[in-house]
Amino acid sequence: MQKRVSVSETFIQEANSAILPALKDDYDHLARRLARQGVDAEALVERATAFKVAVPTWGLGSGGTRFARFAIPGEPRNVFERLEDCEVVLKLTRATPGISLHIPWDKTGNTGDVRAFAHARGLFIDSMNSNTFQDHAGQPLSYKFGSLSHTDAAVRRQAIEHNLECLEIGAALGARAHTVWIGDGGNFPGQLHFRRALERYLDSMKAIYRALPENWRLFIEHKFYEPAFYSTVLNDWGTSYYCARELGDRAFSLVDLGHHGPNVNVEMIVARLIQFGKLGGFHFNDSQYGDDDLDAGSVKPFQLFLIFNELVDAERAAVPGFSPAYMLDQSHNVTDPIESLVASSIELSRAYVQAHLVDRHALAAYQEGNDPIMALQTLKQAFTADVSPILAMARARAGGAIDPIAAYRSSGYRRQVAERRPSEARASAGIV
Ligand code: RM4
Ligand code: MN
Ligand code: MN
Repeated sequence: MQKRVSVSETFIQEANSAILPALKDDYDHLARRLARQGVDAEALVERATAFKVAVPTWGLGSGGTRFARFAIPGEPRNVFERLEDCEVVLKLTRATPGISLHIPWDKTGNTGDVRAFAHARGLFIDSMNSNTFQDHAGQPLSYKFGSLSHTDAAVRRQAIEHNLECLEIGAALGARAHTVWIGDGGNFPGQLHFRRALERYLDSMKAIYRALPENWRLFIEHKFYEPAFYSTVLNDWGTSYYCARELGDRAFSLVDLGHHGPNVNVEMIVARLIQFGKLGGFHFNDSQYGDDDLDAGSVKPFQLFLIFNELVDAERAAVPGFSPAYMLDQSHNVTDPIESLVASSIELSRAYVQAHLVDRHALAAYQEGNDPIMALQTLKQAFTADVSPILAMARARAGGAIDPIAAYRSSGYRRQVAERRPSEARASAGIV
C-alpha cells in the first residue's frame, strides 16, 4: 500500500501561522471600514464560507489546444489520481468538495471504489457529464456527423445508451445531476436541416430525461460554435430554454461562460433564465474570444461580478426554485491545474462576496429614479472593494490556507506525485 499523498492539514496550519497576525490586522481594518458603511464583515465571512463550487476531474490534467498538448509532471492518469488532486484543491480552499465526472474519461471497473475513495477525502460526486463529441475505443458507430441529433437512428440510440450509462454510474456514485453537451452541428451551409436536427436532438433528450433518477436534474449546455464551425444544434440560451421547457420540470439550461459570442451580455442571459425558472447552473471559466476555458475571473472580472450580482439579487429576493449548481469547466494549458483551480475558486468566492456588498436598496432607488451614474457607482463601489481578507479569513477558519498557492508550492506535492506517476506518452491534442 503506497503512502497517501496529499497536502496535510498540519502543513497548512504551519504555513498559516506565520501570516495569521498580518491577516488579522488586515481583517480588523477592513471590518472597521465596512462597519462605517453599515456592513458586518462577519456576515460576509459567513457568505464566503458557504460558497462552494464543483471541480471538474478533466481540469486536473494539462488541457491543450487543437494544436498541441504540453504534459506536466505528475499528471493524474485515472479517476483516483484525479481525485487525489481534487483533495488538495479542497484542503487549500475549503470551497470545493463537489466533483464533476466525465464519462468515459473517468470510467473504472469498480464504481463503489470511486465513491469510497472520494468520501474518504471529503469529496462527493456532484454531476455527471456525457461525452458523445468524440469516438471512444470499441464504439461501433461514429459521431463524426453528430450524436444525439444524428440522421441515423442507430447512432442516436448509441448516444442515448451512453447517456443512460452515465446516469447508472452516477446513481451508484450518489451524483444528483447530469450535464449534456453535444458537439453536433454543421461545418458548412446546407449540411444540416436546422429544424429537423433540433427535433432529433429533442427526441433523444426526451429518452434521457425519462431515465433520469429521482431527485436528479438534467442540465443542457448550449454553445454557439466548435467543434462545428458553421452551425451548432444547441446553439444559444434561447434554444436551450425552449428545449429545457419541452423536456420538463427537471430539465434546466446550463451556462458555460465561454459558450457565447464575443461581447454578449451574459449577465442578462443569467437574469432571463432566473426569471423563467430555468437556470440550472454554470460552467465557470473565462475567455477573450470563445470557448477559451481560461481561469475564472482572469480576463473579465467585472463581468463575473455582474453575473454574481444577478445571482445574489435572486438569492436575496428568494426567487422560487432558484438553486443553481456552480461548477468549474476549464482547460489548463500553461499552468499547474491545481493552482489554476485554487485561484479560480477564490475568484468566484470573491465575486460572490462582492455581490453581497452591493447596497441593493440604494441601487433600486437609483434604478427607479433613473440615475444611471449613481447606479453604476453603487455597483463599482462593491466591485472595487478588496475583500481578500474576508476570503482568507473564511479559509483559515475552515482549516484552509491563507495563501493557498504559496502553501501548495512549498508543500512539494507536484514533485511527490511526479515521482509516483510516471508520465504517459499522450501526444494528442487536448480536450474540447
Ligand atoms: C465542452 C463543454 C463541456 C465539456 C467539454 C470538455 O466545450 O464545455 O462542458 O464537458 O468541453
Ligand atoms: Mn462546459
Ligand atoms: Mn466549453
